[in-house]
Amino acid sequence: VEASIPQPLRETWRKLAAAEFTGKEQFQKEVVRHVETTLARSIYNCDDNAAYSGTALAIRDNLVIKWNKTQQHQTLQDQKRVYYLSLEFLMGRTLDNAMLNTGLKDTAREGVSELGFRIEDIIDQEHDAALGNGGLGRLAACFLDSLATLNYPAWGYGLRYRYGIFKQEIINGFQAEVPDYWLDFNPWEFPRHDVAIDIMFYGTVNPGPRDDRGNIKKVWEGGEIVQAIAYDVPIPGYGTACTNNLRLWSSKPSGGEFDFGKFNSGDYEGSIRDQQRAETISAVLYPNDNIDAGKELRLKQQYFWVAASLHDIVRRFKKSHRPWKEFPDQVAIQLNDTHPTLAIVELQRIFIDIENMPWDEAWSIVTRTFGYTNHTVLPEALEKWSVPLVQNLLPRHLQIIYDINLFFLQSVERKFPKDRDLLRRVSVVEEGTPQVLRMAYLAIIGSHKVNGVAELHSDLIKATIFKDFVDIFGTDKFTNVTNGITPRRWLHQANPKLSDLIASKVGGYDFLKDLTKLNVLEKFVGDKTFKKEWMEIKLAAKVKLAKYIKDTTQIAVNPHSLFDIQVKRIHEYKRQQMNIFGVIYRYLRLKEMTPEERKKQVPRTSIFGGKAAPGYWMAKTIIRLITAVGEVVNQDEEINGLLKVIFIEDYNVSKAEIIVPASDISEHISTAGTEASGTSNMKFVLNGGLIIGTCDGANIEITREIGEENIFLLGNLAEHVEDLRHQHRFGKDVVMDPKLREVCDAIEAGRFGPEQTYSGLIASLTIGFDYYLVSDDFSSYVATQDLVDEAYKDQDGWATKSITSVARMGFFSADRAINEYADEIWNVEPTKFPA
Ligand code: RUG
Repeated sequence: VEASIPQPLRETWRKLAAAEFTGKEQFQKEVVRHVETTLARSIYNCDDNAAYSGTALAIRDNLVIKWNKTQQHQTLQDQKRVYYLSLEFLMGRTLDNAMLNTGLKDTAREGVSELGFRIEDIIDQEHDAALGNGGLGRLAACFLDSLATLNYPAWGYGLRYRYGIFKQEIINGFQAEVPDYWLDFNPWEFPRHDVAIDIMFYGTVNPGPRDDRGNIKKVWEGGEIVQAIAYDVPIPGYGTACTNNLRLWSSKPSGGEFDFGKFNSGDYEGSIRDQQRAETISAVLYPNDNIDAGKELRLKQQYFWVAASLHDIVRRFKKSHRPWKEFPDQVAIQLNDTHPTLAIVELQRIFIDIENMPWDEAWSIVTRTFGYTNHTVLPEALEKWSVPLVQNLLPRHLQIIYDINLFFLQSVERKFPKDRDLLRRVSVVEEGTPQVLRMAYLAIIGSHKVNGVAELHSDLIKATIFKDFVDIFGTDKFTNVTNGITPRRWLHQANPKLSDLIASKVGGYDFLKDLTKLNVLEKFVGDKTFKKEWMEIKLAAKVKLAKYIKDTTQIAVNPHSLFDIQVKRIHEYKRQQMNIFGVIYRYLRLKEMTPEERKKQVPRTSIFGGKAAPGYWMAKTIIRLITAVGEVVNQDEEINGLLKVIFIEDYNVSKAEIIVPASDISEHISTAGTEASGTSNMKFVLNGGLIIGTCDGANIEITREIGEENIFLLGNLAEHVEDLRHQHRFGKDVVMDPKLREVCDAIEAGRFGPEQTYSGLIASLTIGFDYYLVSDDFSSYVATQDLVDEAYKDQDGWATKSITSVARMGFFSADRAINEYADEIWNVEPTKFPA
């Protein structure tokens, strides 16, 4: 029975409906009311944290009213919706973003100030929602912001991890991991205990009754049941009423909290064991970025989440009483990487096993519904699940996967008769002990579009890992949607002064909704006053970061030095090792110089940040080298501040908001062909920082947009990588680049602590055949860094580059990316809201 208010009473209800507050006084009233009633605090014990809670709850009230209206409106319009399935949503903090998007920040600033608080201190109380590892999760968060801003009817679906990405502590120079419990007080989520879905694992598949067509049905039964509970998070668009929904699932034991039988018989531990087992599913985010760990719990998470989400989507569709064939006209599901690939299998299962649809009809609906985004070509990141594992956990799904694969291989055989090797290459099942399922292949077969995330990357997947599939399906199935970032968070929120200055030149804040409007800035490149203001804002951002560094590390850095920043997950392919080797090389040169020569040098602060996966030993070694170099260099009086090396602990979204505006140069120096896109490159340039980078990922398109004269490119091209690797492995007399040799010698001489600490890292360059080609790019890297120094000496020229680059960054808005998805992949239209 639908729990809705009877028709005749609705008018009464509507008259009483909650209304948004307007103006400062009403806002203040709401804050005080929440502090006093919701929190049961008073003027005698209202600290920053209580003020944060009161403010968040007041803002939330307005948000919720918009959110309810949006959902009702979208339901009435009965439009096609987008469902974005992502195991990660790296949202960061919400309050500031919610205030800015709903236009309430100024009201709130004044309001809380009159109540005795600073809005910045209040904002700072919030715990980051860190339900992601890095770029992939943050992309999902940017996309939600754009979907709402552009009024697309869209829902995100993810997991409500009790522990997000771990908190990183640096202890004696090494990374240690501490759990991140973030749910103490989270005003942004709404538990929906009425949306509870039973999800089954394990069990067996048995023959059942015959269906209408006389076939014996397969019945999956007898498994363990876990309940999925929905938690909803409102996602406000910028400057629009549209407030979308992010639904996160939390796991709970089905049928009661614990086993009373066991409890009563004195088996207290046993009584809660099942509860714990169920809750474990959504307990913790796997802390790997670009690495596939293949653990059973991860597979459980994946199925739990996609099964709950699909149940929800199908239920919503059924309410419309449309025929099944219209499902793809109402529903577009985007798979963020292969993590949700089981959704394809689950939807096919729902159709054939539960809705009794014939296979072909079901499969045609399924493939028209899904789109798949690939985010990597790295072999270690491509998901594969062991067949015995899937057989045990999801026996019915394995049968369906086998059938999908069989019909697919039959179609390949018809198109390319007798090419047995092709069948082996494209089979979802990879032979071996054990056999494994190649999830990317399943995702391709079950989707109507496959996209990469930057031009080079999309070309590479077509030419390498998915080449056979291009031959089979044709090239139209494969497309590119270059990533983007939301300018609301990454400019307006993180760098309000720059946003204000830009607005004063380009005719207001409309550029935040149409980033191409930035191009008006080019007119002002010659304007001295404007340039001065521009550079003052950059300096202020550097001063702010310097203060943060001082407060957290006790190390003083000179805000007038060149800030060189590399913040991202620590990974060999991202080559933080090349950066720190470059720092060591610089240090060795400085040591050799006379005091006169030193005076001519540009002082530099090298800033690093990023987490290493807990089991990724080489990445942890790289962190140790960075901190060790810092310990030596920062205390070296002879160097006298010409070089400082900082490692910022626990890099996350809210820290990025301080760091990104403060760069002079940032580093995006992955081995060509390995970084699918990168998105922090876009954030830094949008904030007036220049970049040093390889011809990789989105760096290439950034170069095309902003011009080669505004970026420092280095290193080998993707097309040469294979030959270079071959050379390392099989070439005779491979000698290391002499500059790099010098650096290695210094490390091996123990100048940065015991040489054994780094022996693995050094060995990766020699006996490891230097897979990431550090030695091939090192001298180009060092030479390019010299060009950076030279360019920085000309501050006016630097400002020109900075302004010109920002003016040309319009393309990299996530709004552009979302519009491309909507047109090319989803076929959805924005909702029209009443004015
Ligand atoms: O490594 C990629 C980044 O290059 C990219 O910008 C980001 C968003 O598309 O996704 C990252 N990524 C790829 N994270 N995980 C994977 C593979 O699972």
